[in-house]
Amino acid sequence: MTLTRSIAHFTAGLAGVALLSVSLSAQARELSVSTVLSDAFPWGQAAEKWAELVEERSDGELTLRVYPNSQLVSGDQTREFSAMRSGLIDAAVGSTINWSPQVPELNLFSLPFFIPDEAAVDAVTGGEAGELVFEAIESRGVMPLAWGENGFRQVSNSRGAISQPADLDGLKIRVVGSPLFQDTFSALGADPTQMSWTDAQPALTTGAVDGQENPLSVFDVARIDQVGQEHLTLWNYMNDPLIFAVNQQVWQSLSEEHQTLLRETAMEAGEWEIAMTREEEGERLAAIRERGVTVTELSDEQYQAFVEATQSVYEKWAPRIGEEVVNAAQAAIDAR
Ligand code: X2X
Repeated sequence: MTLTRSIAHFTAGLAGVALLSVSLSAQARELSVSTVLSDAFPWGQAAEKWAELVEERSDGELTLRVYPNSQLVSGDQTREFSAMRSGLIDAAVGSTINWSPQVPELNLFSLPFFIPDEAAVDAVTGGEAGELVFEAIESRGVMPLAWGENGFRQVSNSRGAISQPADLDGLKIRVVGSPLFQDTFSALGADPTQMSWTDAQPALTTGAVDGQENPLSVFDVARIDQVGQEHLTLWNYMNDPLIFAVNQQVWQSLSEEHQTLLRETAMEAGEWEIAMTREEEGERLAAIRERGVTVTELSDEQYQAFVEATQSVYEKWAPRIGEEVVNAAQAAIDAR
């Protein structure tokens, strides 16, 4: 072999290696998926299920790697949407509450005592209001794919049973970092304090706050009863849907086949998780009662007193959310 020929050979070999690595990276693509709660909770399980289904059906070409506990945003769950929009995070299974500072339409779900039951949730997410909400997310640089559910949020505290607004008077309540919650709990006479979930648990343990609000699954799995939260009121004041979503540039860079795969698996994982979350509520409540937590249920009249006490929140926030979305949701709820 002459020197020129062997150099040509060597160069061709290098090009081959380069080609191989390009095609390998094109074949195996990994996307990061952020969640606030881990797979000890239905929320984290929803993301893991999505990852499993993608793994099974993409022949290893696409991998979702789940990063729980808001770790990709250093614990600050209200930055998750911005991080996904900017591409710091590829995808997320996130709460409407945590994304609402960037997508005002998402406050729809946090309007107090507006979406009263599961049928109403399904009518809203599955109808025109849900489509408008998804359009709002898309217009802000993120592609929404499917719904999940963290659940109806119930209030707990360490002081006494809550069955009327006056029982919340002066109670320090940890709320999520979204301004609407500040308004709801202020309207009820409580003293709301915004903090992340990461900070909430130590604050409950030390007694820096008297109470918190979260779905039964979170109360149960995080053993909120062990940090002195002995009183739990079932008031279904809002439902906390989850949304499976992907950064827009990442989405556009995927083949049509992979887009379909991601959407279909997200929808399947979401349906699976919603059904599981709802099915488990009964057992969770029984377990919570067994641990000695006093559970308060509201009569229609007691419920109505909370609705009236928070009317101002609806009036302030409905225009910010947008009349079109609110009216579409109201129509869906009425027709359920
Ligand atoms: O912070 C919370 O309360 C949690 C875990 O439910 C959410 O992320 C909305």
